[in-house]
Amino acid sequence: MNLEEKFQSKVDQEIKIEPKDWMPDAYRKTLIRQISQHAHSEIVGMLPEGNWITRAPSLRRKVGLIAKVQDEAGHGLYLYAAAETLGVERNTLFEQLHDGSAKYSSIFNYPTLSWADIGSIGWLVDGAAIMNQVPLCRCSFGPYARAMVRVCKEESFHQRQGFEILLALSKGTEAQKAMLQESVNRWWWPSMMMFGPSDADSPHTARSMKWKIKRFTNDELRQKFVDVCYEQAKVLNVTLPDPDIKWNEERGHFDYGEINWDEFWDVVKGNGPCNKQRIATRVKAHEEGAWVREAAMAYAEKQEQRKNKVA
Ligand code: FAQ
Repeated sequence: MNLEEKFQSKVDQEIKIEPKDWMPDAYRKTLIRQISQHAHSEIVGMLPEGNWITRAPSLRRKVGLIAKVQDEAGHGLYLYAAAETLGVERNTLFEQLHDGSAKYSSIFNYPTLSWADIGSIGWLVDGAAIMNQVPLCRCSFGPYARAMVRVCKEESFHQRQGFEILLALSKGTEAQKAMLQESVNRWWWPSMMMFGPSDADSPHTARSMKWKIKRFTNDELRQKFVDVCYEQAKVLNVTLPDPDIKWNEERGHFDYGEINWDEFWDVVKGNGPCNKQRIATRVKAHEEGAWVREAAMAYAEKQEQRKNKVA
């Protein structure tokens, strides 16, 4: 067996690939691409919700939202650390995010216009994230799989806090119910797009499935999401903005309408409603945080010198 065959046989036997193990270059590249895009999504994903921390309607809601946004920062950091085990520098990844050459999830380029959007992000965006990420806990690459276990536990709290916000609105005044429906109308389709292009147009899926990085295709996960959300929407007393959703007895799944792929690719290419604003905010935060990084490095250096003196 050559190196590549040995590698595939380990993957097939569900033996985790660890950073120092031999791996094909393309496997390493695919993981750096996916994990770094994922890390960037967590970091940029803090911005739409962070926007509402000062406007949360009660102390309880504010505490929940702060905790959630802080969790996303933590997820970003685990994921950058997982990417680093593959030999890429964190600064290189930051540069790619800041110069606009790195991708991050399309969903975070949409604005948060009402308080209900914070609920919709929890319900739909974290709901989609969980659907996609639970299988990643079984990813063939050890550091990514292990990071995802904790991420998924936290995402499930996020999904519940979002659903609870919406449930409260669904039992509120007519104005609150209208805010809820309007928000779901705006977030439904972008959430469906989070799963990526349909299988026929997804260049990476087949190889990532063979390598057990991905366990399900984009369309399989999207279908699971529709099936789950249909029932949850009934509890919230909202309509999903897709007239084509209907139960298909033969398939045992809900059929759904055509996704606007032109909109998806437009957002991915940088032309969504908030792409420019998101990157500008990230760059500003990075620049304004330079002194913290410098202070931390100086402190670490001092500690190191002290240790050497004692030795
Ligand atoms: N947006 O061949 P595929 C979160 C790109 S959840 C932008 O299907 P792949 C939690 C794709 O990168 C969100 N670009 O690719 C949270 C590729 O481009 P490339 C993040 C997209 O990798 C919640 C090209 O299209 N979750 O952050 C999107 O096999 C609330 C072809 O696509 C993850 O990243 C998109 N939606 O499958 C935080 C999960 N979809 O690289 C805050 C891990 C596709 O060739 C608040 N990632 N593209 O230039 C994955 O599971 C996969 O990477 C997919 C894409 C499924 C996203």
